[in-house]
Amino acid sequence: MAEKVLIIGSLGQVGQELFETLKNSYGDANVIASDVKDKVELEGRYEKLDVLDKNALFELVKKNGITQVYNLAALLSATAEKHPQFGWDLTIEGQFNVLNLAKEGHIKKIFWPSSIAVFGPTTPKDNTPQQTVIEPNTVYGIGKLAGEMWNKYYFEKYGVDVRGVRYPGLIGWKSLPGGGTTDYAVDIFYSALRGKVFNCFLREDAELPMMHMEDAIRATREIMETDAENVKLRTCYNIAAMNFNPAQLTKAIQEKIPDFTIEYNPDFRQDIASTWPRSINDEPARTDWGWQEKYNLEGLVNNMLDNLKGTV
Ligand code: AKB
Repeated sequence: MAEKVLIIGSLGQVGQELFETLKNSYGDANVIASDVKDKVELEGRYEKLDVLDKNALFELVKKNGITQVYNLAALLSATAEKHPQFGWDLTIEGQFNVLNLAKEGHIKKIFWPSSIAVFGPTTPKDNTPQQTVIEPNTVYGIGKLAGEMWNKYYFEKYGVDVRGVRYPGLIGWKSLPGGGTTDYAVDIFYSALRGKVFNCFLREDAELPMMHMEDAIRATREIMETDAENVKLRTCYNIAAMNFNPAQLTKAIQEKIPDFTIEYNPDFRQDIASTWPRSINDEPARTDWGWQEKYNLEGLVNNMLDNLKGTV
């Protein structure tokens, strides 16, 4: 039977790129993008959907014979701090609606994105293992950790095939992030190419795990396409590619744009960044389903500048 795919939260940074990739894999007619906006300019099929409306979700799934759901609906770390209750509801109530559809046999497979935000101030900061002290102190991190545990519960109790990865900060040229702590690492390229001084909301030494969006999308596809028995962890897998701080990213951009300058005005997002790991150990993802990144810092900077040049 052909797969029919629904992306929930498809207008976000990951969703936009995932939609294009999944249309290539499954065919335009077999992938539906959905989000809470009424109407959008999209090449492909779009449906307005609020993941918190479980009846509407059920109708959409049944009407279209959906087999797989990618549930990307969430408020990112900085925005969720401003709307704690809604941040929690969207993450957890939304995922319950999707998990219950799978439990009742209406869908076969679910992808759910977690984040390095599950780690907190008491987590070891370097080469952070898959399983370690996990005590997040942000709304976003608490929601992602709870969601991971619910996914595992639904897998163990009800056999729901739910899979996920813990994304680091994601950097791509096709879509913009919004409301995250790692957003600076995308915005900085726009300032550099526009000849502007970049005003950074993190400290120069705020080192964080990061990844090119192309790698993140590939990881998403690979974990969804691998045989179920390879997915040994039903929380979410650590995946890593590179680590850098704003000063190191600036230096790498200056290799290509020597006049580029940055100034630092850390705000509340620095407090969030200070609780996250500097680097991640992703051995289980490499061993279990063959995860391997393509981009390092130099490759990422070249790729971003090449693709954004002339467009900003
Ligand atoms: C954020 O900064 O909130 C996200 C994330 C690391 O999950 N990019």
